[in-house]
Amino acid sequence: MHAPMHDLFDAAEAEAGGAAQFAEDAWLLRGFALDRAAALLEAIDAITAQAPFRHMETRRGLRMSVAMSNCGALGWVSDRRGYRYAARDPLDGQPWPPMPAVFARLAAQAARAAGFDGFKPDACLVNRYEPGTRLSLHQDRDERDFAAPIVSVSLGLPATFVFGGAARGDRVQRLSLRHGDVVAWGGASRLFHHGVLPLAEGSHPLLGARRINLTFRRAG
Ligand code: MD3
Ligand code: FE
Repeated sequence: MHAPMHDLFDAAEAEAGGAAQFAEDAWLLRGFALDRAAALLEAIDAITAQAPFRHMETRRGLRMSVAMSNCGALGWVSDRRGYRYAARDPLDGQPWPPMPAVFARLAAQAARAAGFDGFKPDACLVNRYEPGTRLSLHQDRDERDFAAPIVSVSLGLPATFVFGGAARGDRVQRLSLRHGDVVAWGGASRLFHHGVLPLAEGSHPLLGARRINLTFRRAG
């Protein structure tokens, strides 16, 4: 029998800045990005001034409720042709905005704190959630290299993150991700199914009624 999740996280928080393992090769760094939140938000504004948030379509033609943008050499895109990484923004044909130094440094530091040395992401997906926005259970498998971890940074309103295992039917667990939290997923957990429950109403002092999640990957 596993210990209840909240027990694990209480223990994690007592560790003051340390990495807490909550699944195989999956680590929570509670508040790791807090000291850089303002710089991150400024960089997000600059990125989305050039590559605005948009609701992509799934292969089946459904509008995703998460609004997305990207920075870095590669950006994740979805349309009627399917999911893939692309070097240019389909809205204007231009390269995605470059990855800001504050992003690359945070991703590498967080990966190292979770035991994944030498992480150099070439893609950062910027997800925007508003109350009611959700992300259904899926795997991240459009990247070329599953050996590299994925690092995720949460800003703004809290969200309930749901994750299972390698098989779609595996039992799921829940984890609350709050402003400034960073999660690193590698090894066995890299292909775990995961999603985000509909965002609850609320107002965050810096972001209002929004949550922004940065997801750093080695895609190419
Ligand atoms: C677990 N984003 O963009 S980040 C996604 O909060 C995505 O926006 C969510 O899932 C969000 O694909 C979750 C945490 C995350 C990211 C990648 C993972 C968890 C993961 C890959 C494997 C396992
Ligand atoms: Fe994902």
